[in-house]
Formats: sequence, C-alpha cells, structure tokens
Amino acid sequence: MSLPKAELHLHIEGTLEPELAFELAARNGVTLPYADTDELREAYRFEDLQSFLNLYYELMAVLRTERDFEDLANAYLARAAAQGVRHAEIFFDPQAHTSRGLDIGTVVEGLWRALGSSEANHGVSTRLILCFLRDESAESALSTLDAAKPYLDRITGVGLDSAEVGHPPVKFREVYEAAGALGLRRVAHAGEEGPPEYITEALDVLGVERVDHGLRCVEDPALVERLVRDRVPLTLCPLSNVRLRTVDTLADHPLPAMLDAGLMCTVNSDDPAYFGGYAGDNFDAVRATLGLTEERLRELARNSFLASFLEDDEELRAR
Ligand code: ES4
Ligand code: ZN
Repeated sequence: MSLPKAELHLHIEGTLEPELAFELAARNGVTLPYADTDELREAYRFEDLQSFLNLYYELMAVLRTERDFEDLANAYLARAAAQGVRHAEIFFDPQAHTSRGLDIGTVVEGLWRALGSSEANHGVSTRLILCFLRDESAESALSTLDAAKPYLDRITGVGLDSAEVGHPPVKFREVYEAAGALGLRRVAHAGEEGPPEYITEALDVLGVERVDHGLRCVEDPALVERLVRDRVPLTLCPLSNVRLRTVDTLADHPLPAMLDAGLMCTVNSDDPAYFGGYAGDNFDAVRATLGLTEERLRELARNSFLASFLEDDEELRAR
C-alpha cells in the first residue's frame, strides 16, 4: 500500500536480501554456508529473537566496504519508496561490524553515500540512529559512542537492540546519559521479548522518547495508562512479531486493542528481508488480517510522521 508514511523501526542490516547477500559474497570473496538463495531462504524459520539474530549476524560477513553499505542502503530506500515511505529513520549496529575488524567510518560513510542523496534519488528523507548491542558490555557501548564522535553530524540518535532478556535498559544508563549530553535523541527496544518493566526502565532510566516494539506493555494496565497519557510512540513491527513468535498469529496481534486504548502506535518493518515484508507490506497485512478501518490506517500513517525526528516544516513537506 502506498499511503505516505514514515518508517521509524528499520535495521539496515535486516534489509539484506538473499540475492544481494550472494552478490556481495562473490564481490568480497566471502563463502556463505548456503548453496544458493533458495537454501538460504530455507533458514528463515525462526523460533525466537535469538535464532533470528544468529543468522542476521552471520550474513553480515558479506558487508566489507563502503560500497557494500551504500548498495545495501540504496536497495532498501528504493523498495521503501515504492511502498510509500517518505521518511526513514534507520538503525545500524556498528559493533556488529567493528567486531569483524571494520572501521565505524566505513559503515557510516558507506551508508551516508546513499542517505545523503536519498531525497534527490528516492524522494525519501532519512535519519541515522546508532544502536548499541545490549548483549555486549556497557564498556563496549561507551567505546562505540566514542568512536562515533567524528560522525555525529550524520547521526541523529542512539538506540538499543539485540538479545533483550537478561539485558535490562539500566545496564546502559551511563552511555545514554553521555548520548543525551551530546544532543543525541534516544530510543530503545523494550518489551519485545522482555517484560513490561523494561519499558518503564527505558523511559525512566534511559530517557527514551520512543519505545521500539513496546508490545508487552499490554500486560501492565498502569503502564498503558502512562504511555497513553504521555503520548509515547511505540514502533510496532507486526510481521516481525509473527516471524519471531512474539504473537501466535497475525490475527492475535494486539494492535487494534492498542489503538482502541489510545496508544500512539506506528507500524514498521524491523528486518524486512527476513520477516516477509517492507513497510507497505506490514500495512497491507494488518489491514487484511486485523480489519483496521481506513481511518485507523491513516492514524497509523499520521502517527509515523508525528513520532519522527523530522522538524515541523520537514514533516509537513514529507506528508
Ligand atoms: C532486531 Cl527484531 C530485533 N529485535 C532486537 N534486535 C534486533 N536487531 C535486529 N533486529
Ligand atoms: Zn528492531
């Protein structure tokens, strides 16, 4: 569906389609443990978040040069634009690359080659959000923020992703304080697999402005009340939730009830190459399966711009 929308929850590494993965593997002399794209797609049957993350990190081995990151981002932006995305706030995971010996500059400059010309080339404005891997140490997050300092003109905010359970937001208090002091916006994944308490902690301890996923807030009525009152945006990813078995089926997704409760929901694709669809596909799926009215769909699209980090004048142009 091509309703104009902003995408606020998108991991650029999660847009690596099998075809591009094999193309980059050949270009860089990397051998993948899959015979072909069909065999790779066979591996896209996930039990939970961790089983997905294992493949997600494994495939990143094909990303080596600035040009690889540029090609990855351009491929995403073209597909997003075709589905009505006018603005994209894009997560990247520097530690997943620096741990393989890449320089953070290769990642940021490569992505920027695509993002810097995205409005002209794709009609999509962009922001870049640096995510810390929560299953790595707090010290590693601090040194990642330090390494990013030469590139802060290209980075709008920080986020927190990867394996959630056992890695509560409080672990990253110090790096979020430092990021805030540098003028960076703050978001974090919370309440995807982790408990509602992680959502509260992300708000109170990390000072986040948006919660990525936030799905499990529905288990805590007092938390829902707070999120409604404070109009805290939640970046939901319905197809991701199905593929990672956070919900049993799409028909069981609490999105309609969350909207009825007054929560400020947005619909996003998370890792579209792995979860069966881009932003428009997620909108199509919730419309078809959850029976959302046109008015609800327009509300979701409007929320995506309101919850974005666009300035007011940019927001009006994008909508
Ligand atoms: C992710 Cl779906 C999801 N959750 C947490 N971390 C992630 N990194 C990439 N996709
Ligand atoms: Zn995510």
